[in-house]
Amino acid sequence: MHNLLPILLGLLTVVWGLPLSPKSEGTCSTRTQRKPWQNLSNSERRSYINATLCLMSTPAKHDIPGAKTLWDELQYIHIYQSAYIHFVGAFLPWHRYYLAAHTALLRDACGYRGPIPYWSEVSDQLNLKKAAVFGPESAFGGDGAGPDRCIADGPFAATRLHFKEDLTVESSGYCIARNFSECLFTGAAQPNLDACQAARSYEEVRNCLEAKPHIAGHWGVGGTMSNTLLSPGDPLFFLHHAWLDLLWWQWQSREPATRLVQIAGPNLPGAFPSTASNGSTTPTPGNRPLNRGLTDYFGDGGGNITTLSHRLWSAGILANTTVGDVMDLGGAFVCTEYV
Ligand SMILES: [Cu+2]
Repeated sequence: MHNLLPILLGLLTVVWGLPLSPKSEGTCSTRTQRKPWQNLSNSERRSYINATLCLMSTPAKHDIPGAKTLWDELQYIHIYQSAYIHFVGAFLPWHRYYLAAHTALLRDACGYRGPIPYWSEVSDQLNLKKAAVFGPESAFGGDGAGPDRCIADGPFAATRLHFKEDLTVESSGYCIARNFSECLFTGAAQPNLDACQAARSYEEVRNCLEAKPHIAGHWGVGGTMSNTLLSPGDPLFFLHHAWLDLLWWQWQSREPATRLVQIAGPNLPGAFPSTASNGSTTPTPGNRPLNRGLTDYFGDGGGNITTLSHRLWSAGILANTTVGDVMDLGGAFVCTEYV
């Protein structure tokens, strides 16, 4: 990682310098539809799974060092920026932007035009193992098994991921792991969601959503999903975050006049959790060097407060944009709706 860092920083400087997408100034005509996985027909489920397998088998094409597939590239941008996108003001907008990048890749690289599914985790409380997202047929496979907790069945049992936490590449790859915990999953229960919706400020709702339903989905599924850096390697990540994005959107929609422009919080996080409450330890983004060149580039005027001008970056998978451009789901950049 230390050898790679100067190269990666150089790459970032180049890519962050690109102009913003013209989409940010355009209009949103046809909104992508996001639907609960439970409501998708069998053939819709199959085509989404096939499109995901397509991302996992299509060669990388964004000049990301070490990436073999588009899936690796998606995971890379999350690993790379982990310290700047969690426990910070940009947590919710960056992950909304990341969902847009994922949707664009599904469409442009794999021709997928169906609904974008989300996992309504509140509906599966105390029913984790039997949730519709799990299962070997037209779903995401089930729990992990064996010493490495590799997914034992379903379409992703043979998937190999390549990037490690320090962005070195494991060329033979490693499996997607899961380790279900019904107990940790209860953070997504209705009373917690109600508490988040009652928040009076962006910082309050961001803290609440990140700490409760967000953590619940990651730790409830466990394995790869419980790794702060590597979690997008499990395709369930995108269904989990599309649900979390809905929760933020519901909060925004209660008072759109103020909440569609309300952002706050630090650009750099305070303390990071280093040990999950189930005892699994993951390398913390906080251990990675924070580079002043990057934080200056956020465009918030050099301070540590996240603003609507804060830049969002995805290594060229999607054009750079700003927090302001993703605040509205119906804006030109995101252009999506929950149905
Ligand atoms: Cu994340």
